[in-house]
Amino acid sequence: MLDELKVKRRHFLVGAAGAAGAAALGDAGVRAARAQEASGLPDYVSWKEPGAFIQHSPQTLETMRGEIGLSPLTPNDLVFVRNNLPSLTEEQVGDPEAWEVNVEGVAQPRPITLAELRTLGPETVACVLQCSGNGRGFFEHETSGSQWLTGAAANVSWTGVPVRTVVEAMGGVDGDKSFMTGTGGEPIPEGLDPLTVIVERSVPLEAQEVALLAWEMNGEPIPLAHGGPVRLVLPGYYGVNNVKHLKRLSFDETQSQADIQRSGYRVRPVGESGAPDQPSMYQMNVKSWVTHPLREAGTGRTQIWGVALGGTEDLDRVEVSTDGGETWEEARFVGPDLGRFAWRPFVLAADLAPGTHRIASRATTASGAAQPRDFEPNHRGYGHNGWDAHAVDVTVQ
Ligand SMILES: Nc1nc2c(c(=O)[nH]1)N[C@H]1C(S)=C(S)[C@@H](COP(=O)(O)O)O[C@H]1N2
Ligand SMILES: [Mo]
Repeated sequence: MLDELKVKRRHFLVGAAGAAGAAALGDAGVRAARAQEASGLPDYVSWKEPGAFIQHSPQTLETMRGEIGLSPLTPNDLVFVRNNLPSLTEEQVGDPEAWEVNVEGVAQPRPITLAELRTLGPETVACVLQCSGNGRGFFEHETSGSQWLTGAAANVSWTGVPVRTVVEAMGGVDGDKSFMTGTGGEPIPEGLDPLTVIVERSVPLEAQEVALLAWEMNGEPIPLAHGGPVRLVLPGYYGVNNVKHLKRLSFDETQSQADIQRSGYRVRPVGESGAPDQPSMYQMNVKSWVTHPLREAGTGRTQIWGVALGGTEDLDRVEVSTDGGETWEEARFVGPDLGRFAWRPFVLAADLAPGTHRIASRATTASGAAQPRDFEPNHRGYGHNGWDAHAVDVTVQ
């Protein structure tokens, strides 16, 4: 599908609709991209659905837009993958029950094993896991990083123990602390300065109110590709803050000095370098996108589907336009409401006449935050929620 190819819209002629863009790409280009999509997945994710992903790199797999259906949770074999460092292997992990998280910055700091975490009161939360760069491919400016379209996002049910419970068991946070820091357990490749590669993220202390130390993902032990045996889950926060293979959880006065915190994931104008005084990619914004139909539809009645998320807030509504945003109609949410951190599938029935229709969706939260038509560019292409760029051109014969 055109919108699933790594093609920036600016490569199309001004005013060209998606179908014209596909023609410009040529059948050979479309076939080559499909062949890549259908090719085998790397070993560590060979259990995933073949053909459901766009492989940006062996460590970067995007779920194809049309693979997201009306089921409220995304099955594990369809969840996108993003690893800055190679995922841990079973040999590296050893006995998962003996996996230790070092908890620091509390009154009684100590390592705690997965086996012991299981003895503390468990909780389950459904939340959107979304890379900060999801939608990067829709920016008009040149951006470094994976050219994600819509598929660096999933809706997942996590089970684990609330961070608050762990902290209470260790006598509470020790003194005045402003940040909670999670450190990933991947070994640092030799010869590299750890600060340049380590996955270590600090979030404001208040994040501990919603955070979980999770060991289960959609009812299964968290697969290593997704950060088992223990992952820090931060509902409402962008993917990078959800540290996989968590080996250290620390309460600190200052933020991590790792590059991924200091200069990475900082929102700044195009052309500027990242620095600690710029906003960090923490809480997610309101967003939605259509997942069906994407390119063609029959005449007569069509069910238009998509997903909508409020970031950290409940959704009030999602509207759908079939005329590029001139008129909007409220869609219906489908299935159970899994809470403010989860996404909700939506559906709208439409009678589409022959021709090309530009289908867009626009979500609004309970407090009135709505997706903008256009999203202001930022250097690294983070946080795109503009409804126009996420629209699809659907042709009815
Ligand atoms: N330890 C560790 N945690 C990590 C990463 C990583 O490379 N190592 N990548 C982060 C990024 S950028 C994202 S978007 C999410 C991706 O989670 P997933 O691969 O389970 O979809 O994990 C985050 N947590
Ligand atoms: Mo990410």
